[in-house]
Amino acid sequence: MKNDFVWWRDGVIYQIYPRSFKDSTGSGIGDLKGITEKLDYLSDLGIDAIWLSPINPSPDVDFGYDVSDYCAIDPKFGTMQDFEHLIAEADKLGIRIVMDLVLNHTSDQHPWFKSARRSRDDSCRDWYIWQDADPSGKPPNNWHAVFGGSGWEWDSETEQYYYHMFYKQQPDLNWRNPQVRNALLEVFRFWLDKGVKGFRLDVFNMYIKDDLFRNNPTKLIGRRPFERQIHLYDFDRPELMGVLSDIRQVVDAYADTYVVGETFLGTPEKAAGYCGEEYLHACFDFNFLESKYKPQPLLKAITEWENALGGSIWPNYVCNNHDNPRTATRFGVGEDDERLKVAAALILTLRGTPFLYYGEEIGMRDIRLKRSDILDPIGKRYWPIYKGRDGCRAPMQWNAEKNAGFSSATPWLPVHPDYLKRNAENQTEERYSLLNFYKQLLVFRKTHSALIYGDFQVVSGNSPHVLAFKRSYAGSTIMVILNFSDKPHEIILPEQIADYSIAFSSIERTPKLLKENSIGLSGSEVLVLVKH
Ligand code: TEU
Repeated sequence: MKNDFVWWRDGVIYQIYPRSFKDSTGSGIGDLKGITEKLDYLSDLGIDAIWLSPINPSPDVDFGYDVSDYCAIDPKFGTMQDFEHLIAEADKLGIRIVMDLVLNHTSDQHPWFKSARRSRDDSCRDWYIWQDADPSGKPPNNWHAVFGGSGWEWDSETEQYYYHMFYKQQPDLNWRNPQVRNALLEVFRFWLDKGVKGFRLDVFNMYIKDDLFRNNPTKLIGRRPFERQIHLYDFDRPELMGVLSDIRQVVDAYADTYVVGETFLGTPEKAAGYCGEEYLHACFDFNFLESKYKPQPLLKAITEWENALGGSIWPNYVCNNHDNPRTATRFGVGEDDERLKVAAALILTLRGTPFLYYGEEIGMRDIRLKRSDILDPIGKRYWPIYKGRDGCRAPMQWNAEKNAGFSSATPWLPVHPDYLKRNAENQTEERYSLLNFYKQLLVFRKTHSALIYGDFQVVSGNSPHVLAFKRSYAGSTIMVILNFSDKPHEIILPEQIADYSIAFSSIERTPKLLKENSIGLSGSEVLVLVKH
């Protein structure tokens, strides 16, 4: 390992959805003390940072993504002291804290918005986006909300529309107003002063909208009106770059800090364009979240991402988050985890920061809910076409005890019924569990610099089921071979593999030496070779 370890570049970031990780109070909702209790588990797993989904006070219309106070902790998660304690305890284990900042919009219960809607002359009025109705009383333009319907909500008291990209309880802030910008930059400083090392910026590319409020052009293809628009004017406006550079300056005043942006409707090129020394350190590329379990589309996503970033911007990879079905549900077959080992090996051996999502390491499956039990408002609205995001937000499965050891009370979302067998405690004991696979591979990654710093070269094998690539750094080379098929495959590699030996495999392999350039792979095998 180089001695200039940069945690966000060389390490692994683990996302926690705090409501669902560990409840220490018996409320049915996870909390900060619960996370602190589980730091040893996270340290054993081998992660370097925790990204916490929002922990600010929130009326929970969008479960934390509607914030009513940026500089406080929601009492359901604990106190500011609990948060400071979490930072201090995590720091002892070399784990940094990344906060999720939701700065495109506030909750409609935020004092700024409550004030703004009082009158057109209110000092906070211009902190949000208000427009008169068009002459027929309709919204001022055709912009749609991501979560359905017009993006404009009529305020009958003050007789103007306000704009909301998401739910109507999430009014968008006016980042063009310098007072707003300063207030939001102060939010960064507030958390940096507490020892927070990184930020994940929710839908940052929506901060600035067209100043002339022009209509988006429309197209014929798309399921919903939102998707039948070409979003020229409601986000990705050029003035955003100035905001990003302001943010970067604030964050750069503190050592070892990091900002990763969630690019809404991002392409690799778009995401790359928002990164750089003056802008964000990184942005997400979500192609893996949408990809099929097949080498070709995954390789296409990797190549596009690498090309767009052009060598100077550091990639990252994410297979799971709180908005999408889990890989275990998308890729897994029944309760079998072998394919998940292949997916884990991919994300942990590519060139780029791996982002893991709580429960991914034990292969948690999405829960299924009856319509009447759905909590996510977009799930209620679009059922049965779209069932919302509750499925991937179920309580962490710690053990086989009541409520999977998550809480002594009824959890806010049901625990997946497979918890009696599938839980962290069992998987710690089982030698070949998914959890132990993640742990071993994370140790291997930490002790093999080529997997972190090495370049990325595809190795063309002769099987469409196998993805093979090499990572080389400072004279050492590692070859990763992933069999995406559940069946055995013999592959012929285009170079002499006699120079390599087996360093890591998902199955027992003897002897450890390879002959010539052909390898017989078991179904779903992960094979990592080191060149001697
Ligand atoms: O997500 C933005 C976003 O792209 C999602 O809303 C996506 O369209 C949706 O989940 C459908 O799959 C961020 C947060 O990650 C999400 O949880 C919030 O609801 C949203 O912003 C609003 O803050």
